[in-house]
Amino acid sequence: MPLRVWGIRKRSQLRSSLKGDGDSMKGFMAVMLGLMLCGYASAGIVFQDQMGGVEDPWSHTPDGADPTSNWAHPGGILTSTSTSGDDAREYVYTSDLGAIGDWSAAGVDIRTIKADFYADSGVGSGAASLVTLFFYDAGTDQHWFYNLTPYGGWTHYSVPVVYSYWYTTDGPDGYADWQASLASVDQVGIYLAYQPGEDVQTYAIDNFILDDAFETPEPGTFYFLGAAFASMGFGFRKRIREFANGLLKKS
Ligand SMILES: [Ca+2]
Ligand SMILES: [Ca+2]
Repeated sequence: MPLRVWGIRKRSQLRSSLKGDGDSMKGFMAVMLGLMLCGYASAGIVFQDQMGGVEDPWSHTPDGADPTSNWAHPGGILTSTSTSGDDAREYVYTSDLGAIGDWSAAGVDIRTIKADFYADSGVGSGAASLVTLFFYDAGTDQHWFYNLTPYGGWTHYSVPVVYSYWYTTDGPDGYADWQASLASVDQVGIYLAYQPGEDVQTYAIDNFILDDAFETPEPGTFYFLGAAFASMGFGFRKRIREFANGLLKKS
């Protein structure tokens, strides 16, 4: 299985009203000092579904044309071979009680979503037309998406749950809106757009994980950055992001 770890990426639209100030730097240093005094919080997997059996509570809902998919669990992998028409798209998700709820820092504090995804679309390399991670809050009625780069075959994805890198298309996308959705997650999964004009397409999901730690080359550093993201305003978040991008380029 090819291993591809996705780090922090820029959104297509950077926010325009970003600026830092001395107070935010002081606040950041206070957070750093506080964390060093308090020690590291324990971190690890909050939810994991290895698709071990038919009892796994995954659902799918078409969006656009129905791909007439038949998701099931042969061999411990959630798999569908679908008969798809043009513009076939669907949400494939879990509402398992272990996976949903309050993802904010005040709750279980989800920071990374990981999954293995398989695609055999019958077109080119076999990649899907579009693959995103998504989570959904029924209260605000908003889906939040993170675009994954589609590949054929198995790919491992690891995605930071950081506001700057996610977008929504069905409601306001401010930080307060993100926080409101994050505090009451009802579904999490993969949004999939099938290749047009290809009748039989196979996709699969395995090892779906919600983690309360950043998965990065330098976990200690990024633990601090995560705390800073949680407590700082927009201005400082931009500078943290630039710093984080610099670290990732070096790794
Ligand atoms: Ca499995
Ligand atoms: Ca909710």
